[in-house]
Amino acid sequence: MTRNLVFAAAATALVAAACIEKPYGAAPTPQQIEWQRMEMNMFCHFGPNTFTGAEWGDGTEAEDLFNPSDLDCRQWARTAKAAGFKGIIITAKHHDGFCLWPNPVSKHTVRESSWLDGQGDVLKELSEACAEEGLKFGVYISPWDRNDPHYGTPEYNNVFVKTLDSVLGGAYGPVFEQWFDGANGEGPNGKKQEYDWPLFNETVIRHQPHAVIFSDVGPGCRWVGNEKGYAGRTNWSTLNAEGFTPGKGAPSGKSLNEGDSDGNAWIPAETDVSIRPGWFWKASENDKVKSLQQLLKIYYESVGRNSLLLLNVPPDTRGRIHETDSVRLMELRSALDRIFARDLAGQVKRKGNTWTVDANGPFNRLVLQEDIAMGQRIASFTVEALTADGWTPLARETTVGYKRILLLPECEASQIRISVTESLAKPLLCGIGLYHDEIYHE
Ligand code: FUL
Repeated sequence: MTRNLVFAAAATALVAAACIEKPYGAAPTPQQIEWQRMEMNMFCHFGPNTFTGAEWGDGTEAEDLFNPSDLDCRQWARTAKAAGFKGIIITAKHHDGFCLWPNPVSKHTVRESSWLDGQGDVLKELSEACAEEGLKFGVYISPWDRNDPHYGTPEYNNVFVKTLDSVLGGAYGPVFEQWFDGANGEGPNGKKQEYDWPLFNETVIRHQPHAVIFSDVGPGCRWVGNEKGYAGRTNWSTLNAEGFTPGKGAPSGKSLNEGDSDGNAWIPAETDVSIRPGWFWKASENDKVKSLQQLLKIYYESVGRNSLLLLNVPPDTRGRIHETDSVRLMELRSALDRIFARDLAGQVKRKGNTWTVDANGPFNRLVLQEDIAMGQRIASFTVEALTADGWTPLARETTVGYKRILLLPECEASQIRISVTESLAKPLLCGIGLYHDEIYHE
């Protein structure tokens, strides 16, 4: 029997066990499961800031500033696909209010620019390119708007709903994720806005019932609490979001980063981080693109800690992904392919809450997966290796979730043992893998 068959048999037994089990506590919707399986998506910050070098435009930028010389969204999509991303999320409107599509309720859009004689539409180009490459298409639409004259009055919430209507209403096909930034600064008249979050969320769901809504409090997925690229070592996909709002009213940094073990809603973490120091492209940062080692660290500390990774790769003034960034992405892809090419885990035996796994060679990475359809359950576990001295401790950790990757010391043991020491309900591991990473050095 090959290892795969043994593992398949073990997996079938696990699934059978899962079938008679009911989900524990808050559990994901089918679209949240599908979303989590994407693992890595690409973020594209693009707009007037690309041309001014600003991170936050103030909304007074002339529309003509937006003038990509050679926009090629197919190049973004091909790059994303080759890098292993499953979707792209574009800043359709950032805080400066400039719309990358001809938004009927704004006068600050591509339509008012001389780019393609005002006939251009970045969302159209990108959504079509994504569809061609089999990638999902998502949008960041900032509620904070430093250009819209209604901002700071109740009327703005209706303008924002119409903005959502025009992006999500079908013109650009299915949207897998709506990204809501919690930032709430002043508008052109110096006033802040009282956002009507329930109305915004209802609008998204009305148009795109399958979209996962990102914000500091979900409801689809949550901000991880930092922009450095790491989720908590402990990371629950559950959160107590009641009484909290995006932005200033957000849950504590700890809850965002680690979730709440007793959380009554399934709101998994998404880790957003830029491949460059800034979110927007700047010529001065072409030599500051993160190294392969930095990207691998981010991968292990996001995807490897039960989070989705949303890596920002900002297109340049041509409207293309810069060569340095795309080369780095290809390095990341080939490194991940090499690291995870060969699963060294052999036969798996379960007894109670302990799994014993044969190792077919030296390893230094352990991948664990819980059957999240049944809720997140494991709260602590130990890993031991069978050596000449008997069972020797390798790690003591807390949560697993959809995917947990442990960075272990070099290990030549013939077997390892995973013991769940604390669990909210019967632990249901559905994946165990052992790998050897010769590329990433802590
Ligand atoms: C933040 C924004 O203020 C940044 O400009 C960027 O878009 C980041 C992803 O979210 O809140």
